[in-house]
Amino acid sequence: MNKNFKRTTVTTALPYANGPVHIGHLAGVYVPADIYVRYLRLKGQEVLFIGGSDEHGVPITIRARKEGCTPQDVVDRYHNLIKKSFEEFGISFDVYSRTTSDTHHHLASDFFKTLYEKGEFIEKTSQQYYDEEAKTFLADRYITGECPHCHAEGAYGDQCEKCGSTLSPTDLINPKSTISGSKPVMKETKHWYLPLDKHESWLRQWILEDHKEWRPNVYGQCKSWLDVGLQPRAVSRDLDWGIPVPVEGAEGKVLYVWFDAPIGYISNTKELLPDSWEKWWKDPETRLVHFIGKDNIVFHCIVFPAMLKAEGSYILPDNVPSNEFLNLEDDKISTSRNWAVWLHEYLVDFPGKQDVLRYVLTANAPETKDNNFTWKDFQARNNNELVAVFGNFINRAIVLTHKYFDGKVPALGQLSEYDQATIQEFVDVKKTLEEYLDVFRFRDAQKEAMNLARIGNKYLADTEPWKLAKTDMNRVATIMNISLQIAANLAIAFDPFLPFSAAKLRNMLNIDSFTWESLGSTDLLAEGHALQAAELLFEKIEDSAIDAQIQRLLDTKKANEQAAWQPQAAKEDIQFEDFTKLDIRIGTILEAKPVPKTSKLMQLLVDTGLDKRTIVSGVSESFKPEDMIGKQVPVLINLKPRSFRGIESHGMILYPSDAEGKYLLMSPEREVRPGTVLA
Ligand code: B3M
Ligand code: ZN
Repeated sequence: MNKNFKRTTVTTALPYANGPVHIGHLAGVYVPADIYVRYLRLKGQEVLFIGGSDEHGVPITIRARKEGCTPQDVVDRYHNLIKKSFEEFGISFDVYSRTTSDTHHHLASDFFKTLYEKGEFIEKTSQQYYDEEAKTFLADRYITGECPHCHAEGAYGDQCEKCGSTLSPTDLINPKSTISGSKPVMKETKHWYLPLDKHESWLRQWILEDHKEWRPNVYGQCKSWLDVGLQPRAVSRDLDWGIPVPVEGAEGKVLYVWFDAPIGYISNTKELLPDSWEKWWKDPETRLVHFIGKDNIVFHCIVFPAMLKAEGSYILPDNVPSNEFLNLEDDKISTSRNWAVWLHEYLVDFPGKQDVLRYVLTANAPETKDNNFTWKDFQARNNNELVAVFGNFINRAIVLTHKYFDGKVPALGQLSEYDQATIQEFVDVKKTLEEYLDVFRFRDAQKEAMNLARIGNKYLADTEPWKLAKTDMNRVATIMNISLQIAANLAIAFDPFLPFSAAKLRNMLNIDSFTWESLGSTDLLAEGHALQAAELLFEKIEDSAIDAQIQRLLDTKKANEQAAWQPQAAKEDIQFEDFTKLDIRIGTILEAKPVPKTSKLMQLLVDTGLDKRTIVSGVSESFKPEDMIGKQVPVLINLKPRSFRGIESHGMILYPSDAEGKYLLMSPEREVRPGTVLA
């Protein structure tokens, strides 16, 4: 922070209300933002935490069309589900509203009008696909056709999902409207554009020179955009879902979702604070911070600042801490492939374990590179860190105090050298945590908090007060006092990260609240202060619970593979004479054995009726030898001999395979003579 700010406005990307939220959302945006906000609040700073749902845009209309309901139905359903998930995970928004609110419609509309009246837009007409039957212009996603690159059918106007290439609708071969099925025609349409090129020079200065402290991933992405050169961007669309363009002659046009969504941050503030919202957005002493995922960088660092600057009365973001992506079990999280851990489902399987997920997601936060979530790691971090270190230490400290001192904080006596060394180890925790938290390094910060628990755990293990209880109660009193002070420090240090567990711990310590300022001190709990009973902070997660989650993902994978299966393309027609060249007969498998040192090859002895011959098939992963012996199968017997690993194979057995590529045996309905010709 190079300036002295009075207050901080923290925003989090508004998730699209067309599906539930998953661990990727939580890890990338909401947990880090929540840690940061809780930290600032604990420090007594003025901070406002803004969230909300993004309820416009084409994907929502597509979903509604598919489900036969209205876009409003879709966003109502998911807005409520998402809002509830965030509440359940302790994401402590001051407001969580939505872009379909009246406040937002007015504010976004006025924002556009201001820019329009100031002459900040350019108007351009262009040719776009139009569906004459449905009488509507077609968003890119509403047009499908053959991909010009891989020739797959069903490629979208913006992308081919088969080969991954980015397309524009005019690239498609035989384009088709997904609304009416008809062939779209080109029609002229007018739109408003924000001329980003005109903003380029101040953006260059503001980002590349004045904000070198931004994370390298954010800075780097901005730099490459700026180096390529900015182009005007359309801020309106032909669509019937969204905020109407407030200009005469703009019927049937709405604000582009990426124009209205970031204004949603401001609208939601206004909805919460109708009389004082402006100080959070217009006072130069307010610091604005956007938490987002990496796919939103250009909108928050270039487009939205250009909009704010063009409007003229708003502050610009001071930082945009953006995370990379979180993968799940080494695979990209995907809503359409259902490859995700959905927050509402997690809580069904792990009720009350919000903090465990928060902990694991922060420990693996994709702060500098994409990272991976695995269930095994989740279990290990819970069992080996939360339970074995943090929970175990707290439990021993509280239980022993009840046992030896009737649940009251005992007096601190003479400090040994070891006591002093231990205290020395944690007095600096506040400084260290702040150094990390101030620059959004939440992973390192949480590691530091856990380190404090390790110090406590080691202290109890080394001093063994349970052994001294028979001989030296004064010493035990000192050890327990120090341990309880460490426990109280943990309640502060973990408060931003694990709010539920920190509250539970404060409850055990019988303290309503701590201040951040007191972190690191050794007199947080006064002598004689009475504790509450011990409760378990964390509990072990068994293998069976983890295996069930892994099995669920395996099932998803299988279902996806099956859904993705397509018949092979038909081959060219051949002449009957070509067919007659193939000598296909029924043979009986007499012997079968895997070829040593190969994983796939099976050596078979086959009775073809003409001879008994060796054939090698690549089927070891599908059958055991005993499954094959005695079976009758079709054999192409006049295939020229080929050698596999030095074994001469004469002919080829024909097998069908299932969706996962596993081979099956195909036999005649009843036994026939070996050598019978297939015709
Ligand atoms: N809804 C995209 C997303 O969820 C978009 C963010 C809007 S932030 C103003 O990734
Ligand atoms: Zn393609």
